[in-house]
Amino acid sequence: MAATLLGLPYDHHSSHLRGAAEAPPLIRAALWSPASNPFSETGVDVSSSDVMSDAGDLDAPEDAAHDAIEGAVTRILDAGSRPVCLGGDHAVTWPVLRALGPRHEGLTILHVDAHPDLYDALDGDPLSHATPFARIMEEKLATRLVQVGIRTLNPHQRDQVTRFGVECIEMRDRSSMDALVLDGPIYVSIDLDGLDPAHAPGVSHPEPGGLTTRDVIGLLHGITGEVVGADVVEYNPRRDIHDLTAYVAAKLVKELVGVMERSR
Ligand SMILES: [Mn+2]
Repeated sequence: MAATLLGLPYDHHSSHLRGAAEAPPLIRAALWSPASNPFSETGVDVSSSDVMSDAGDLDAPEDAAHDAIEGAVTRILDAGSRPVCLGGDHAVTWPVLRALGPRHEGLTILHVDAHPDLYDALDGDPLSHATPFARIMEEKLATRLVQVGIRTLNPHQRDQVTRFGVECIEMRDRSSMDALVLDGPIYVSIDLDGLDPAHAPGVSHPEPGGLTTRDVIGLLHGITGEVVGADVVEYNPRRDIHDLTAYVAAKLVKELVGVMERSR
């Protein structure tokens, strides 16, 4: 069961800046750039057609994006593959999980982010990129939601963490990341703003005090369960410096696919 890249070029539910919709081709360009080679650190060649294929970018109008995302991920799963979605903003994760969640009993989501994205609604939008994990938990599309990198909790979002039983590891408590056990089926959702802006400047909501690139790679390598799908979202090329964040996104794709291969 190989991995399949799927570009989700949508940012119409972003609350602050547009630009994330332009990310997928730039992440691909970094992934295949001769600046690096196609091997993960765990020794997997992601350029092998045995390992990863590419379904291209979804081409549906914004007002049909939600259903189109769910349909495209369903087709990847029906083909026996595992989706690796390139955002787009974080609003794409709810429809991805609508397709994937019901297929995996006891699914754990590992969610890397500066923000918990648990708002009931933001600016009146229940589909905002700040809300997907509220929708996912309401619909019980995962059993366990583990958040790391969080450093923006407000009272409403603290209430939502309690309401949904989220395992929210704030940056100020980052040492407890070391004890994390991630087994069973795992979906990994990486918002690049979970990393410190020094590591990933090309994001719409830079929040200082975050994870290093190595912290995130270490988390991925430490997963003992089966990674059944993933997304890398919120890369905003309009805010990037020398494509640095595109290279971080591409690196994380390689390591995600490398970890997927372990359980294939
Ligand atoms: Mn975020």
